[in-house]
Amino acid sequence: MGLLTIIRKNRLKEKEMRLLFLGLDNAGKTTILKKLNDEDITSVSPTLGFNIKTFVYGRYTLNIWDVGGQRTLRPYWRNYFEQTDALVWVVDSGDRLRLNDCKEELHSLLLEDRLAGASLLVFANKQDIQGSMSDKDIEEALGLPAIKSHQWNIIPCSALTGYNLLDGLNWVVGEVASRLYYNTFTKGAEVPVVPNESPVGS
Ligand SMILES: Nc1nc2c(ncn2[C@@H]2O[C@H](COP(=O)(O)OP(=O)(O)OP(=O)(O)O)[C@@H](O)[C@H]2O)c(=O)[nH]1
Ligand SMILES: [Mg+2]
Repeated sequence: MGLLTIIRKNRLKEKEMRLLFLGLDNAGKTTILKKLNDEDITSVSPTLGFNIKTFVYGRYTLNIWDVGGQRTLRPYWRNYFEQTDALVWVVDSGDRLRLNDCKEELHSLLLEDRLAGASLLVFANKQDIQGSMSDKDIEEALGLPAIKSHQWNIIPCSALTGYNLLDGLNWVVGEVASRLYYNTFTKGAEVPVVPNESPVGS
C-alpha cells in the first residue's frame, strides 16, 4: 500500500479537515472563532502568532488555524499552507480603504501551489456596522467572479452578533466533505458545534 493510500485511509477514518483563517489584520478572524466557541469577545487583541482551535462539527473534526494578519506577519502565512482543505478569507466590510490591499493579498494566495485544492470561503464580516459594504460589493471589489481555480463562496456575517457564522461553516464543511469524503453534507442542517480545545500560540 502506498503512502498516499495510507494517509487517505487515515483521513477517511478520522474525518478531519484543516481550515486556514487568513485576512488583513483587524478583519475579525479571532473574534469569529471566539464567537463560534462561545467565548467572551470583548477582550480580543491582535494575533501576533497563531491560534489553533479544534471543533467537532457534525461528523467532522475541524482543525482551524487562525494566523495574525498584520503586514509584518504576512510573510509567515506560507508556513501554514500545508494540507489546508479550505481557506477562510475574512474581510472587514467597513474597511473600504484597504480593499485593494485585501484583493492583492487574496489573489497572491490563490497562486500558491499548496493551496491549489483548497475551497475558498470569504466571510464579509462586520455587517453590523452601519454603512458597511454588502457581500455583492465585496465580491466585485475582490474580483471573486474571475476566480476559476478554486470553489468559492462569499457570505455576509457578523462576529459581533453571530449572524451567518454557522452558515459559512456549513458551506465550507459541505464543500470539503464532498471533495475529500465523497459525502454530501446536509446544508442548513442543525449541527452542533462542540469546541474541545483552547487556543494556543499567541
Ligand atoms: N462591529 C464589529 N466589530 C468586530 C466584528 N468582528 C470583529 N470586530 C472587532 O474588530 C477588531 C479586530 O478583531 P480581531 O478578531 O482581533 O481581528 P483579526 O482578524 O483576528 O486581527 P489580527 O489578529 O490582527 O489579524 C476587534 O476590536 C473586534 O472587536 C464584527 O463583526 N463587528
Ligand atoms: Mg486575530
